[in-house]
Amino acid sequence: MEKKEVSNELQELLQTLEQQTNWDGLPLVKYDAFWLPDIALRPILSAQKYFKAKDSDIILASIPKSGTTWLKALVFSIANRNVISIDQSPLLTSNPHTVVPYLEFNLYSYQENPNLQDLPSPRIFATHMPFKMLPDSIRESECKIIYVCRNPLDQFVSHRHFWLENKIEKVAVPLDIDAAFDLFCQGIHHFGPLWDHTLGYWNAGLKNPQKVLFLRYEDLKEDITPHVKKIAEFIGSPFSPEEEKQGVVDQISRLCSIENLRNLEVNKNGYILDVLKNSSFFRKGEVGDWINHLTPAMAERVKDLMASKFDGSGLTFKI
Ligand code: PAP
Repeated sequence: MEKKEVSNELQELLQTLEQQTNWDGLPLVKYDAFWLPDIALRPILSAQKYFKAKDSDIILASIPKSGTTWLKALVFSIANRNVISIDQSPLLTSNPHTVVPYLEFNLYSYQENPNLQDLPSPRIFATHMPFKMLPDSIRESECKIIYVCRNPLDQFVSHRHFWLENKIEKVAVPLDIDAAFDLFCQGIHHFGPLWDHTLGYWNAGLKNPQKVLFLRYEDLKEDITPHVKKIAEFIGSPFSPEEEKQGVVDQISRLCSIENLRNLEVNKNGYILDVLKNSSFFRKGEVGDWINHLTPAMAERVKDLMASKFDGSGLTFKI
């Protein structure tokens, strides 16, 4: 990976920003009221400056560990179903994160201003950026945004397992679960506070439902079929009656299921970005795993936080 020199401008900005160490030992910076992994700041500023959205683009947004991998696989398969047959899908030989890149961890991390103009339409990009941090052209163009969120307790547990499994900051001794949870409740974690991240997209979806599709991991788990159809309609490519008769919706759902993806050779081995195990993106994929790791008191604390943060917004999570 090409490591960009940190510009003087960025150095100066960094000096004005609050900094923290996440429980996993990774540095965080507070930018525009969100805690970002420090390595994401420069690429986010570059994307804000240079990224030009096209009306045909599809942007997949999430806070980490909310169902991004699943959403990438689903949207790629739905959007490209007339170009690539399911038995030839690149998802059979590449991790979904290789197939759909992140703006901040891949494209604008490798280069300050990558040439993305000639990528085939629809271009599909992912991001963990909060809504208000998105490059202006994403909000101002006709491009589509699909956001997936997950109940905070499962998100926290999933995130913790992911970083312990990958142990990015090799020398760091991660904080214990109580201390890590305390930071989480203060909103100090990758792209946190989770409440504000989720509310940003929730409100944007309420304001313009043609622009932002708001999905919950728990709903996808409950029944994937209507969601595959909903995504297809939302991106302007609904399934035809013939496709439905041929079982294309089920084929895509099966291809993208955790059971299928985790058993593919590519996802059993290898790494993303040289450090993240492909297998670590497919742990349990269950709703309610928090109960095996968190106490009832922790759950109450999050329920109280949600009640106050989401008060009047109409946003709820199933816990
Ligand atoms: P990311 O933000 O690093 O991309 P993300 O994909 O959002 O991670 O979240 C990973 C979670 O989604 C994992 O949850 P768990 O730790 O509770 O198990 C992972 O298992 C789950 N996941 C990944 N792929 C799928 C899938 N195809 N279907 C359902 N869940 C999935």
